[in-house]
Amino acid sequence: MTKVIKNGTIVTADLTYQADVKIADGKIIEIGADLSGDEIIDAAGCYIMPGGIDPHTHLEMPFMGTHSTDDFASGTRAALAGGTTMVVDFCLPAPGESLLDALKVWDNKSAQASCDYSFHMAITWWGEQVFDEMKIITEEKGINTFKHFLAYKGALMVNDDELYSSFKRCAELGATPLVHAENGDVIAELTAQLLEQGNTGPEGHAYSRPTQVEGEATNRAIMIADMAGAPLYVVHTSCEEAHEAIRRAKMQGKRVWGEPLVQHLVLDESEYFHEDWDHAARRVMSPPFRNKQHQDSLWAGLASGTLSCVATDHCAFTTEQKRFGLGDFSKIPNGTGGLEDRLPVLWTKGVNTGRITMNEFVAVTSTNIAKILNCYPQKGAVLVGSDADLIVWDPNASKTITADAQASAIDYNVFEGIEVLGLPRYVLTRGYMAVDKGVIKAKEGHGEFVARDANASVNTALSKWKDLTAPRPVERSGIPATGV
Ligand code: DUC
Ligand code: ZN
Ligand code: ZN
Ligand code: ZN
Repeated sequence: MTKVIKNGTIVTADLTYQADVKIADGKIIEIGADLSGDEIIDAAGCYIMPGGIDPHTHLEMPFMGTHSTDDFASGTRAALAGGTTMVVDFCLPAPGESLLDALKVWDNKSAQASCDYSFHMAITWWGEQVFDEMKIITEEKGINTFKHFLAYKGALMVNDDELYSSFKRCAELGATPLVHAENGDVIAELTAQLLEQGNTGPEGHAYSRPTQVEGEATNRAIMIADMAGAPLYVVHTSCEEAHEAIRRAKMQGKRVWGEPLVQHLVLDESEYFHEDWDHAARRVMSPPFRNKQHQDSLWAGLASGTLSCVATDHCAFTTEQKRFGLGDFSKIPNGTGGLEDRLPVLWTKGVNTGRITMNEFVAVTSTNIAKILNCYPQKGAVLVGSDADLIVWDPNASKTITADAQASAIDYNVFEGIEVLGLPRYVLTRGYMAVDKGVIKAKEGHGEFVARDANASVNTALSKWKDLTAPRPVERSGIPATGV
């Protein structure tokens, strides 16, 4: 049984051209003119793009005394509805818990997934067991990325000694460390100060996490990764200070990537000053939304390539869950949704406005992510042999985003009321038609785990840094040493 997508324009991260795409057994088997097949999918007036990859989700995550409400069933259904065909979720061991035990929990939860998925493993504590299990996770479990929280003091946060040890271990294993870069010590101080002064509302959340805490932690993580000989992926880059640290690192030849969220690109800090407590609390996430100058910086980073990926950090809590923080902003579960809206919102606010090109759109929502996370070209590509994870994108289809119409299981949407122009007409997940003329036909359990091997090639710095007594390699800075 073959399918052929006809009459469309293929848009990849680097090319725009007309061709048909033939699919069999979940893979792309041919790309060319006038292809025939058993089933024809008409893409007239549409773009054929690699399915979106969301590199950052928290589905059914135990957090702040509750669980995020979208699980792998509703979350991946929402993903597919919006053209995302793969999610990478964070496996989160509790401090002291075995990484392998936590992975079993995530394996069970993900059985419900209707699109493909992979995991990052979080390092929430440090010890010999973690050191040993990281090797098994990388070499036997298909996970090559480890996440570190510099925020959430007393819960998930790791200290700099632990960070350095874990980054060094990543470098040895050819794994890439990820970092949530906010200074948890300073946030704890500011939070206590704000609450003491009677600032208990949701706007206190934003005041407790100024851009400096993110800029400082981003720069610190970059420097520690450099000393450990590891590359670094910075999640949810939300402000100029963090972007500046990433730009500087890139200029110096360091392998550092930044990931803005679609929420930070589009929504700003005024949301926290809304007169309706629920409205503001629903938008509480970390890092918080910023002002327009920071948004401009993030858009510029996507256009120039100093920022690489657009994610959601999808971590959806209901209004009822948000109300745990009535009277104390620090108890509002941190997180917002966005899985279903990432592509349409980014297209509308990015491509339609000329801030990014269609090819850059594909790069930052799919191809760059697949390359950095080491699952390219199985994912993130329209190539013969790639998985048939494809979107047929109609640039003339429009809708107004509403919570009533969403696949996500929560009772509101932070993008409520935004008009989007550009929506998927068809979404295929390994050849299966999960969105058919805009109608969701996601099949629970269809999703498969995507194993991602260690990627020693990203760690070229390692060989030079293994021996701490070796002369420091001047050329690593990217600026040729003079007179040598
Ligand atoms: N930030 C959030 O807003 N939610 C989940 C975890 C995080 O870092
Ligand atoms: Zn639990
Ligand atoms: Zn985070
Ligand atoms: Zn997150």
